[in-house]
Amino acid sequence: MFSLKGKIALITGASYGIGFAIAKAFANAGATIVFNDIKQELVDKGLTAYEAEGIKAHGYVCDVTDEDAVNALVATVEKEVGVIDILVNNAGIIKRIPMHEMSAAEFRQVIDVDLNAPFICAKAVIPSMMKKGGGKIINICSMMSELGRETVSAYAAAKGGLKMLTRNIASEYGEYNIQCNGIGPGYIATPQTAPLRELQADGSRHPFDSFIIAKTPAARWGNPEDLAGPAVFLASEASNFVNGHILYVDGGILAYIGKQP
Ligand code: NAP
Ligand code: GCO
Repeated sequence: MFSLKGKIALITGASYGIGFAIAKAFANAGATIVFNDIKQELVDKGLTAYEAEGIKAHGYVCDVTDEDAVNALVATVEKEVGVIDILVNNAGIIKRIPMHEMSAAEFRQVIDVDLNAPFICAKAVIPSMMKKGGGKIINICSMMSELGRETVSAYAAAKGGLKMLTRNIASEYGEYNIQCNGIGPGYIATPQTAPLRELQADGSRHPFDSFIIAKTPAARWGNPEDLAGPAVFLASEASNFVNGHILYVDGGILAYIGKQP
């Protein structure tokens, strides 16, 4: 039920971090892995990392915000590997800038990568999924699909929008046996969140690090591997009647009021 044998999965921005961990889990479940990143050096680094895990991945250079480049990538993958059965919209960026200091260009850049790109990538794979008789699209959402916080207005707007794009893809293509769901990771230790975990000059924890531990019933940051099982579930037949759902993998953050004084 959880097997991905014979399936081809494209995971965007997956040379490291959450995307890499999801791809690794997909490969262990039997899928063929395709990933992209913006620069050749990152693709090469990713290929080496997959090889070290015994995974023969296919890596391509592609900026997910560039519609022509994404269409060309999907055409190349179809020719060289096969029709994409599973798409994970993982590539993402964040800019932590107080909103009143953020330029419109900076805001647009975040929306472009975190919301427009998932639209572009989903649009590119859906026609072949419809022809093939089904497919799985997983959008990597966030705590910020539900919650706000200081400095992340663009990211929250994009990830909130991605939640609704997820529901709309499910609504529009469910009848073609396409399931589109989201994963909303909690606070996960990756390069994206490294600045929030940096040790202070005196060796103590970053205040944001302590804040997250106190906000999380599991009392720890997540690891990229914590997302592996939920991703395999949403990519496999086990979730064939799950559509338009956001699965929060957050150690309980959204259920919790915070540590009592
Ligand atoms: P990460 O460590 O920063 O990795 C993101 C990857 O996306 C990088 O390989 C990055 O490449 C790539 N990327 C960025 N812009 C791209 C573009 N235009 N085209 C192609 N690739 C691009 O991030 P992560 O923490 O693994 O996060 C992965 C996803 O999970 C993101 O959507 C993020 O918002 C989401 N998320 C993360 C957390 C967390 O706590 N870490 C929590 C919730 C959701 P470069 O290195 O070249 O930029
Ligand atoms: C931040 C964080 C987050 C997380 C994640 C939470 O600055 O608050 O980077 O937004 O990365 O998306 O789910």
